[in-house]
Amino acid sequence: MRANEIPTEEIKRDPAAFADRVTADGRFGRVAEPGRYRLVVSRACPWAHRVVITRRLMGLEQAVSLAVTDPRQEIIEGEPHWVFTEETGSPDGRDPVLGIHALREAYLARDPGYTGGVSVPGLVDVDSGHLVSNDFDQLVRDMATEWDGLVRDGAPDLYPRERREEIDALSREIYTDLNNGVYRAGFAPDQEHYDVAVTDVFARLDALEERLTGQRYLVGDSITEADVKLFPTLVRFDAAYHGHFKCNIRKLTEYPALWAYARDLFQTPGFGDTTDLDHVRVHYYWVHSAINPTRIVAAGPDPRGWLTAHHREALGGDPFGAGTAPGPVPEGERVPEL
Ligand SMILES: N[C@@H](CCC(=O)N[C@@H](CS)C(=O)NCC(=O)O)C(=O)O
Repeated sequence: MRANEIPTEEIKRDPAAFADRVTADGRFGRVAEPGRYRLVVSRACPWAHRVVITRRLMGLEQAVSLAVTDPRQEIIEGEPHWVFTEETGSPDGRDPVLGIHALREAYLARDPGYTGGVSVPGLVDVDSGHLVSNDFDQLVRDMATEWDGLVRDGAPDLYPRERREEIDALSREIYTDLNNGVYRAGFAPDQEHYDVAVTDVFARLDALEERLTGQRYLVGDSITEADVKLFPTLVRFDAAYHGHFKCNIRKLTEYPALWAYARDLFQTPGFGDTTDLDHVRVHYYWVHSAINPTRIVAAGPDPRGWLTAHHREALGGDPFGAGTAPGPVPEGERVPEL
């Protein structure tokens, strides 16, 4: 389904078109080398946001550079495409490193006959200009566990061995009901599909509210991949999903524990400092013209609540476990302050 088309069936996610794995030991053929890869993202996209957070928590900003697209996709040959524009710092409409205007050029460089969808995040090989992977889950996992030697000193363990089953099980539920559930609701083709999806969304939020009432993070005493996967959906919830996707039984701010949990993460380096709520609102309301034909971008909600005290320290735990917080956001990657 294209983002600007009226849905006729439940949203289906395509399997990643390209999923080369990049690791420190190169055992899948590609070696994690500093400067070799560029990560193309939209700040609006929750799937891309997970990789951006992981990259920053692991201190991979120097190793993998970041290219941010315009939140408004451009229609090229009838389909919306992620492009570089003046608005996102490319005065000539091209990414300064890759020299491309649209991310699709990296897909076509990889496979000139490619006719499938083009999505962010995309990891691109700087030398060849080829798309390497658009598999957001694998990119998160590999940056968290496979880039030894390139990650910063003090990088946290986001996927601790003894917790992997629990993290995977929880992430699956969160993906189905919530991360993708909001999309199933927003792009539901009819009332029945919407009813099912919105019920799943709020059942999962209710369960998470209970879980997070007594513990600071989803699994164990520090941030794991599970938190990295949940946060991008929560931070977009009231700004996009509540209104635009009709997930409006409750607001995030009406869940005491979840809202405090989300604020706690927002105020932790790596989370709020990679969030651009303007890009989120503009992208969702403007691009999905089939469900918002006037393309009017909603003004609210007032984002300053994200900076209020959360008091979650009282639950114990330590965000980075045995590790430390990442340093300042690199020059050129800062998001606007709230
Ligand atoms: N590639 C994955 C997830 C990434 C994804 O859906 N990204 C969205 C933005 S949030 C995208 O780029 N969609 C293509 C489009 O909007 O045309 C999938 O298709 O399931």
